[in-house]
Amino acid sequence: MMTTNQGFFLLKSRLTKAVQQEILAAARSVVIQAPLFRPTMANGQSFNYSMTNCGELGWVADRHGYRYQQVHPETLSRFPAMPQVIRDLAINLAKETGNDNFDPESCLINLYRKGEKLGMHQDNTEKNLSAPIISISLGDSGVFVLGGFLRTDETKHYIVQSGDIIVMSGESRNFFHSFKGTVPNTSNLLKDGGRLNLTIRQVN
Ligand SMILES: O=C(O)CCC(=O)C(=O)O
Ligand SMILES: [Mn+2]
Repeated sequence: MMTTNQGFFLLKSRLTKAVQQEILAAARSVVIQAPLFRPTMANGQSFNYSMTNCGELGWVADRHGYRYQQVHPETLSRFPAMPQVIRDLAINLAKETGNDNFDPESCLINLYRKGEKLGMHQDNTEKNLSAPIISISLGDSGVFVLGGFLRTDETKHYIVQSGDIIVMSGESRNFFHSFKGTVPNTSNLLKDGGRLNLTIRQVN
């Protein structure tokens, strides 16, 4: 286990291949009910990767900004319930890293194909900014960048591989971070390649 004193954990190879496959199957069933979408933001720019959600609340972006809501922005149906395997894993990971009473309300599923990435940002759409953020990597490896409270703070680069877990709790809960992109053909978990990242959050 890699831990910092700031509540940031990178749990390398935390999930067996069998568990990765189980979570992937659960994510696939979500995507069938709640298709991946690629939001367009206020400035007219489109996201660089696709996303969907499961759980009580889903994180969405559009020309009005960022928010959590119960319905898929295109189908207008409720996001599917969070599969039990994801929910239980998130609660256990929270406990394991010293975060009791974690209530997983939302699971954002990001799909990054070759060349797709996510810029430097803080997770601050949640009302609750102290509950941990649990993040599951599946498929191709990639580069996760962790900064500090300020956009200009020094950064550290971490390789994330299929089955790795990141927990951002404590101070690091509100650190700037980004995903620089995948290293293609580093995993055969997703048959069309790419990386799925599941971010489980407590919103309230
Ligand atoms: O894909 C990742 O590793 C990070 C995802 C993330 O930071 C987010 O969706 O807010
Ligand atoms: Mn984030």
